[in-house]
Amino acid sequence: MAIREIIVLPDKQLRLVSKPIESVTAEVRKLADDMFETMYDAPGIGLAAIQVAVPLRLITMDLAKKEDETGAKPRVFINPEILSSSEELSVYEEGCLSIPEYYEEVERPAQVRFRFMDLDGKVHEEDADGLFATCIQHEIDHLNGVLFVDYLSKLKRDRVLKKFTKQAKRAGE
Ligand code: GNR
Ligand code: NI
Repeated sequence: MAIREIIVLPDKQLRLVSKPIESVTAEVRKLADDMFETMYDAPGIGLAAIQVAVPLRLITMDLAKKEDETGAKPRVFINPEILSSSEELSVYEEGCLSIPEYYEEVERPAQVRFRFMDLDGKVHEEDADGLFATCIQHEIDHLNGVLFVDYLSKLKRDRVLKKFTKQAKRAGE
């Protein structure tokens, strides 16, 4: 396993639409392994492949955050698709490893039903609510090049973008 670099704003790759995975190859398994190591190290509760610069529709998630925490439950979701979303909305303070140290409340459907493939190539349907619902929506957004700041006011979004663009410029000088 290896920790991979997590790309951050304003990296344009974050706006790519990731490609479906046709079959679970050794390379895909290695990607998932590396993403878990990267996610636990960060630490984060979810990671989309594009965050490690791989434009494939693969997500790792563990709502327990740390690998050694009790209740740790590593999950892999391949080619996930939202099938239905509740009318009911819920608000969570979201963060993103690709937008470090920035947190804002985002309103999303409180419950979603979604379909995905696992590492054995088996297709499942599952219901999510609470933090799980928020996280799966946040990660599926990444696969479509969408970031949580896209749900904020233009003023807030522009402010964040500017801050990260400045930081990148300074780091590159
Ligand atoms: O670690 C993460 N925490 C989090 C908190 C609230 C809503 C979504 C998330 S996902 C984030 C990791 C990440 O950036 N995944 O793409
Ligand atoms: Ni994110």
